[in-house]
Amino acid sequence: MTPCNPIPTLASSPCESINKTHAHKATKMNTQHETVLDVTGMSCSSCVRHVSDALRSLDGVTAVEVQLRAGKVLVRHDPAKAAVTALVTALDRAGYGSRLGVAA
Ligand SMILES: [Cu+2]
Repeated sequence: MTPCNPIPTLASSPCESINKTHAHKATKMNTQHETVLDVTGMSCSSCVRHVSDALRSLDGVTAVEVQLRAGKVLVRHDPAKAAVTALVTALDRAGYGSRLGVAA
């Protein structure tokens, strides 16, 4: 029926870049939170990969979307497993400063 992938894989959904408020972003698992981080020091696609890998390696992180130009990173995670402080710590270890931000 729908041309959209019903599985909420942030990176590969064709809806993602078209409509930010797309219903596919909603999750049925209410333990999942979406946190926006303002990340400093990202300058190229390689940084995007580093940031993305650092966050994805954490237990409890289910999705990461890096917005290079905006300097923002959207993280879907279970705060009970991966708290915001753990996200910030992981980025710090990877060499990037970060703080809690608001969606662009
Ligand atoms: Cu870079």
